[in-house]
Amino acid sequence: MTKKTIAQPPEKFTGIKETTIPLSAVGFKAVKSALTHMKNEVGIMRSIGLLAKLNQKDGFDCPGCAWPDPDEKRSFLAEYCENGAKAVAEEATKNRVSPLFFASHSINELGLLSDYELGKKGRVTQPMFLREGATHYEPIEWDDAFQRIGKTLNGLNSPDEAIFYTSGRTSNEAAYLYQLFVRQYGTNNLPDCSNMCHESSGSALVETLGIGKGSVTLDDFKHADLVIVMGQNPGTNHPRMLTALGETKEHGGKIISVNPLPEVGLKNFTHPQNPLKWLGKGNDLSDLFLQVRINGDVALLKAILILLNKKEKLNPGSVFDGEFIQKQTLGYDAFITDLEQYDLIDLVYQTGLTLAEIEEAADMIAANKKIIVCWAMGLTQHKNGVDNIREVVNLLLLMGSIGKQGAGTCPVRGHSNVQGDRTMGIYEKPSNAFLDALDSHFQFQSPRKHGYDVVEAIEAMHEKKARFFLGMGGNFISATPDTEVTAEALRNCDLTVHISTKINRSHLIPGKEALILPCLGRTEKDIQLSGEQFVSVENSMGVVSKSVGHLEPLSDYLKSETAIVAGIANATLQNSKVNWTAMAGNYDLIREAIEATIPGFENFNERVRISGGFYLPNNARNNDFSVTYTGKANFTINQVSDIMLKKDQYLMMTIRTHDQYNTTIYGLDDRYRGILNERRVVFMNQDDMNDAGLKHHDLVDLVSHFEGQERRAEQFLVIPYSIPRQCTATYFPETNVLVPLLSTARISNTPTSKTVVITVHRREK
Ligand SMILES: Nc1nc2c(c(=O)[nH]1)N[C@H]1C(S)=C(S)[C@@H](COP(=O)(O)OP(=O)(O)OC[C@H]3O[C@@H](n4cnc5c(=O)[nH]c(N)nc54)[C@H](O)[C@@H]3O)O[C@H]1N2
Ligand SMILES: Nc1nc2c(c(=O)[nH]1)N[C@H]1C(S)=C(S)[C@@H](COP(=O)(O)OP(=O)(O)OC[C@H]3O[C@@H](n4cnc5c(=O)[nH]c(N)nc54)[C@H](O)[C@@H]3O)O[C@H]1N2
Ligand SMILES: [Mo]
Repeated sequence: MTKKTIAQPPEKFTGIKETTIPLSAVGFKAVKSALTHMKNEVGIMRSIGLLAKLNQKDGFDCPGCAWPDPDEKRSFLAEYCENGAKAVAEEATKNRVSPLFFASHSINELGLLSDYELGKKGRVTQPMFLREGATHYEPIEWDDAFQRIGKTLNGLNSPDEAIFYTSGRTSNEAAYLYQLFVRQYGTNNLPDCSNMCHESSGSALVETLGIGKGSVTLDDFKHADLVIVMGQNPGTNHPRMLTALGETKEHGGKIISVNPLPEVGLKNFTHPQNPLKWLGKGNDLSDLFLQVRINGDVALLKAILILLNKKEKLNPGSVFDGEFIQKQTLGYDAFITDLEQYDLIDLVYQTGLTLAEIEEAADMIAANKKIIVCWAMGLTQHKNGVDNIREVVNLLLLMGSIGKQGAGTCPVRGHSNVQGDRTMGIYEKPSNAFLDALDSHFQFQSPRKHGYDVVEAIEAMHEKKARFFLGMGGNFISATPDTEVTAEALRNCDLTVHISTKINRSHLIPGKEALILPCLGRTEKDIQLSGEQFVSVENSMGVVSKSVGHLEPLSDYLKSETAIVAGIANATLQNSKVNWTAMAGNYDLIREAIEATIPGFENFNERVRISGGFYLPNNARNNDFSVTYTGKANFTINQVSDIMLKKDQYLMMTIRTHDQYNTTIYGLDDRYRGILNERRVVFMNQDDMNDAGLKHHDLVDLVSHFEGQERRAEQFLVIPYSIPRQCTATYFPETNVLVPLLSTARISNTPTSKTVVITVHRREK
């Protein structure tokens, strides 16, 4: 029998070194770091070919982030960044996890490795199966694997006992086929990584503006007077965004950044693809840095709005865009009435900033008419995450800064196709219009009951209401909150299936039985019945473009995600009218079905072949808000943070290092924060450390507190850092054990991974 192990065991310390924090992001060191990763993982010859194709119009889409490529000019050296190159290196790695590897390592043994050590083992080469009670995975033929899945699915009491998760790298074609299969099977249980990511953005934006996506294009950055970057660390997570911010500055625009940490990329930036600038000091990006307390953003925005409202009242028409408000919006009066009830000094106190700093921000906003607000996880992963974003929209509406050039919303997406997956119907709460289109095109009755999101799916498995889990990509156990609770949930399943490129921790927390189905990555050639295929993806700004792999697949056993879905569908569905084999044999047929069922994809096969792709329709960009539930853009009334900390408690945000892609750990450094070779650190304010009697490098345990429950993560090193009082930061996934499953954002149900209430306990070394 397999013995249950701790899902995320505390790792050994790796030997911390600290360096000075670099003055600027990107630049020569970034290029050097990228090339070193490529050389070590991929080999130098393959690397050169790969980098030449990365984000080029005839190449493949970078599996890193969803930041768009320039519509026209693409840099000669290639449109890549350090972390994009690392993402490619991880996928194109020479390292292989073969059946022999699995035969010589039990799952419990592998579970003791750190995420870094595990990831470095490389790509899975063959389908693998873990029998009930077995300690080791063994190889299995594809057909057997499909039959086992079909048999399990057909043996469930109801299709709603199955969970079908998706991560955001899956192509449009695979995602579309996958959701079609899941709905023909009979459930809307399609949770995805978005539930933990930009769900708060989607919820807020649909309600207020009628579209869950951002409104700006890359070109808008050249026209903006002011860009506000809130809760985002682009230097690490979206390095190519720094180029766009650089262009804002070149055109005379200003930048405000709002973050509890002075993130390097936002302060200073040296363009990596311009060798002449490597030598220089770099560009000062932020004109104003507001070091807000964690979850102080609604308070900050309200304070700014109060100051703007005062100016407007003194001199009507001088600040707000009265004509826009009158014509295009609803709810202005109620919003202002609510705003005026707040006490400015209270709000200022909650932000941790000074009134003077907030006044400076308000002056900059008042003076500028074309404003873009960018944000990421620093705004979405809080209990009032939806409020955060609705308050951002309030600001833009007041200023009339939407639906015109150089202005609008910019939620910066994470995974390279997370936005496309939603467009394709990967959603647990699909609209009736979408389901009606599927039903009439494919002649079946799709289920109408909404499905489980990520948190609900974990609860359902935990309560044994769900007994089957399939992950289309991703690393469910490490990405989700409350690691040990999620592990119990997965272990309750009859069968867990992971369609993956690389080995990860989710493979080691099996249901009674488990399958790993290895798939092709973006970088690899995809040959099907009708010949070589390409796929399509949608970036953060709604551009759909094609992505073609160039490398020989690393093993003959790999199948495309699309082919795997078709295999599962054929083995599961008896009376489907869909020709799954034909669709997976020729992706043009999938694109025809997409065109027939999803608005905006007219002439899809033709337009996707045009170099650079095409924009999907976007009502907010076009200043048309008739699709919201009121027919207008909506002002909203939002809540400030209600978290009350006790004297010895801190707020903890779980963030990414410079050397990881979500749960994939590229390396052990966080170069831009001056930490090398160690991940088990907790950043604290020096004054808090003094009060608590803690010293640099003290060894501590972290305990989280939620509704009387305690969760513990052991062994972290204290690092004094520039961070507001009572705020701390740690790296995920190590501290996911502290994030309570049921602590989620109102409306979006996103785990509150940026506001975990903790205490810090010193232990003897
Ligand atoms: N190299 C690399 N690229 C990536 C990823 C990766 O892991 N590695 N992940 C991808 C994915 S899926 C995503 S979603 C994005 C994530 O991109 P980010 O959202 O930039 O990632 P995080 O590390 O979560 O950083 C959150 C930022 O918000 C700040 N923050 C935290 N709490 C608050 C708050 O209350 N208020 C404010 N104003 N700021 C706050 C943190 O200090 C940090 O700078 O990146 C994508 N790109
Ligand atoms: N505490 C805390 N938790 C968080 C976050 C946080 O900020 N703090 N961030 C959340 C966010 S924003 C997100 S998006 C989620 C991420 O959640 P996930 O998307 O589930 O996690 P990833 O780490 O991106 O998934 C990595 C795995 O995907 C597989 N993979 C890579 N490429 C491919 C491919 O092309 N096809 C297939 N089939 N598989 C592939 C590999 O096996 C790899 O191990 O995590 C969330 N969890
Ligand atoms: Mo994400």
